[in-house]
This record gives sequence, C-alpha cells and structure tokens, in this order.
Amino acid sequence: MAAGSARIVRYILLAFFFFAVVYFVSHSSYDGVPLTTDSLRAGKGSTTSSEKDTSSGSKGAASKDAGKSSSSSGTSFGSSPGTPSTSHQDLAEAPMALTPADAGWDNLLGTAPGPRMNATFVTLARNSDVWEIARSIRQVEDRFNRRYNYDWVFLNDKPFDATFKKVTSSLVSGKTHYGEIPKEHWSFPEWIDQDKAKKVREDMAQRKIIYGDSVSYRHMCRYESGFFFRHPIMNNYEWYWRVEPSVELFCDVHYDPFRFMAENKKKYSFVLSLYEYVETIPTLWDSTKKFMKNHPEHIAEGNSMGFLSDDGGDSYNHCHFWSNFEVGNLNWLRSQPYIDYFEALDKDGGFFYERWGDAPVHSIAASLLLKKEEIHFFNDIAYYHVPFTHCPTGEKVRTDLRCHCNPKDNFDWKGYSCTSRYFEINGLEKPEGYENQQD
Ligand SMILES: Nc1nc2c(ncn2[C@@H]2O[C@H](COP(=O)(O)OP(=O)(O)OP(=O)(O)O)[C@@H](O)[C@H]2O)c(=O)[nH]1
Ligand SMILES: *[C@@H]1O[C@H](CO)[C@@H](O)[C@H](O)[C@H]1NC(C)=O
Ligand SMILES: [Mg+2]
Repeated sequence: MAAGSARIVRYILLAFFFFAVVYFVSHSSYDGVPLTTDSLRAGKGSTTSSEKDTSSGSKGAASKDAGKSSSSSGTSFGSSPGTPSTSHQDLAEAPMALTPADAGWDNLLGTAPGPRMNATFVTLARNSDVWEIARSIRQVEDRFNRRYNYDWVFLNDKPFDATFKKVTSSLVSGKTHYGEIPKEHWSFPEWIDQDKAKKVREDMAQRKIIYGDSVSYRHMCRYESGFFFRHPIMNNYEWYWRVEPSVELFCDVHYDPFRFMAENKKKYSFVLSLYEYVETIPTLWDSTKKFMKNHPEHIAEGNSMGFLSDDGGDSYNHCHFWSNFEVGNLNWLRSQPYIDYFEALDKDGGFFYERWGDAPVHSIAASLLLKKEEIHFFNDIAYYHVPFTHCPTGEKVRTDLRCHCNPKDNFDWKGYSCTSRYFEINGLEKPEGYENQQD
C-alpha cells in the first residue's frame, strides 16, 4: 500500500518533471528568436525630426513583456520576459526595491516589473559624437535601461546622418527619436550686439578661458538652458535623464530613478556639484538678483539659497550642480517661473557677452524656484564625466551595486565639491566613510 502510493507519487513527479522540461525547452527556443527581433524592432524608432509617434512604443512593449523572469532564463538576453504570470495590475502596484533588504532587489534579469514613467533619455549631440555617445548608451543600457526600455531622444542643430541613427538605434532598448533644432533656438537673438559678442570671444581666447572663443558652445549652453525641454519631441514627456557623450556609469541601477523622482516629489537631481569658473559668469548673479526683485512671486519658500550664497543672497559662491548628468521634471522647466527666469537671463545677453553655462543656470533656478526637498542627490548612481567621478560613499553600497569605480576617485567630499554644502543645508547626514575621502 505504502509502496504503491510511493510509486504513484514517483510517476506523478516524473510526469511533472517531463512536462516542465518540455515546457522549458519549447518556451526558450520559442522566445529566443522573436525576442531578439523584438528588441531590435524596439530600437528602430522614428527617424524624422517632426515625428511625434509615441504610440505602441517601448512603454507598451515593456509592460506587455514585464514579469518576473525565472532563473532558468538566465542565458537569454536582458529582454527575456520569463513567465508572464503576473497581471498588468500587479505590476503597476509592484513596490520598488530600493535596498538589498527589499523583495525583488536581486532580480536583474528580464524586464523590470512595475509601471513606467512618462520619461525619456535625452542627448544633444553632433554626428561626429556618434562613437562617444555609443559608449555612454551602452553603459546606461547595461546598468539600467535594458530592463526598463525607456525611449531616447537625440537632438542636433543639424540633421542626424544615417550612421548616427543606425548605431544609436541599435544600442537603445527603447524607442529612439531624432529631432532637429529649430534655427530660432540655435542663433543669436536680435537684441545681441554682434560686435560686442565678438570682442568678448577674442578677449576670452587670449585669456585662454575654456571654450571662451566658441560660438557653438554658447549656442549649446543657451539651448540646454532654455529650449531642449520644449522641443516638440520633448513635449511628449514629463521626465528626462540627460546623457552626454563619453560618460560612464559604474554601478547597477536597481530601481527606476524616474519613478523614485515621481514618488518622492522630486523635480531636479544631481550626482556631482562644484564651483563654477568665475570668468564665465561675472554678472550672472546680478541678473539673478534683478530677476528675484522683479519676480518675488517665483521664489520658493524653503528654497536652497544656502547652497548658492554664504551671505543670504548678496553674493554667489559659484556652487552649481553639474548638469551633464540630470534626471529632472520637464514640466517644471516648462513652467512660468523657469521660463521667466530664462527669458530674463537671455535678455541680459550673458550667454553671448560672457559664457554662461547651463549648469549654473539650471542650478540657480532649481535652488531658488524649488523647495529644497525637491532637489535630490543620487548617491547610488555612480558617474563619470571628464574630469570628475561620483563613486558612492560606503563600501556596502558599492559591493551591493557591483560598482567598478575606485572609491578614491570620489569627488563628493573633496574641497572643490559643493556636495557637503547641499548636505548641510538639507540637514542630511553624510554617508558613512566620507571622512576618509576628503582629499
Ligand atoms: N548638436 C550639437 N551638439 C553639441 C554642440 N556642442 C556641444 N554639443 C553637445 O552638447 C553637450 C555638451 O557639450 P560638451 O562638448 O560635452 O561640453 P562640456 O561637457 O562642457 O565639455 P567636455 O569636457 O568637452 O565634455 C554634449 O552632449 C555635446 O555632444 C554642437 O555644436 N552641436
Ligand atoms: C506625457 O507628458 C506630456 C507632458 O506633460 C503629456 O503631454 C503627455 O500626454 C503625457 N503622456 C502620457 C502617456 O501620459
Ligand atoms: Mg560633455
């Protein structure tokens, strides 16, 4: 009797095992092929500048494929869907795993569960930047986006060529969009005195100020300050993550930074901060003070003035967030306070009569127009843009996130960084181990 039922159990187990093997074999060979073509297709986004196609993009595909990947799918590509057993509803509810203690933290295979934000990567680039931006994209994809498949918008003052589109769309797991910048957004406004601007460039060239003699660099800074967020393609999104050529990401990004921003009511974020080169912005603070006087209604209560000034706003200490990395809210940049600030600066002409960078412009705006809790520091996003590195403080964080940066390179607590100041004005406790990284 006992032996008989044991045999039955054995048969059942054997049958179960057999069917599991059949299911796995057929499933993986079935999935492998269409998945590859699927992710290729996802990469082939629209290729025209006027394109506004947001339908059936990566968001749809991502949520369709979303599901916990079974461990057996470890050999397939990042886009393996595993068993799509979880319903749409469940995924939208799935909480984010922010630390190793949270469920789902270790699940870095397959498409990430959870909702997708209305978000895109954005890169301003020239055709000649193609291989440098390819490096950046590859790292962003490997460390994060292969599991999230967010779109990527490329903007250029000239049409993108076929090579640029082919290389970038093959690397991005979401949809790609290529936009040309309207002439009005990349030229001298009529109120700028050309002779005066030219003399400034000649003078700065003599004084060897970096990019001091460049016209295109000035158009670039003005564009990033006042226009990228209102390009027709960008109007389709609420959140952006800016990526420049030749940057590096050193750690896994386990959770969705866009969703983190949305759920924690953040509007702007940074990983590196430092003092601006004074010669490029001698009158930026004068223009800012004039704006504050003319628009007191735009200045937020509980702002971050303490980050910018050591004397209550009289003078600027030149601290700014380094804007070549940003995750931020586009609707904030499109809001009246920000637009009024940009237009006030633009009228004063400092993008051309000096060499105002978009980093101090964004930073001053974020510090004055937002509440201080709305600016976030991503300690866990490790980043390099020549010549500075943000490598997370804390050995446990670095090993948990499989970081490959050298902690000695971390710029955060060194004398030329403003990140200590950010921590102080926000009453935040500095991460453990910061004392050993101060020089
Ligand atoms: N389309 C276009 N993009 C540009 C131009 N100049 C700069 N960019 C892009 O604007 C961004 C900032 O330019 P960078 O040359 O990286 O300026 P930077 O970061 O201050 O200086 P680097 O140390 O050289 O990186 C990058 O994404 C560039 O690809 C230009 O003339 N046309
Ligand atoms: C995304 O955000 C933009 C800008 O706010 C909005 O116009 C658009 O309708 C949003 N799209 C979705 C799918 O929510
Ligand atoms: Mg750069």
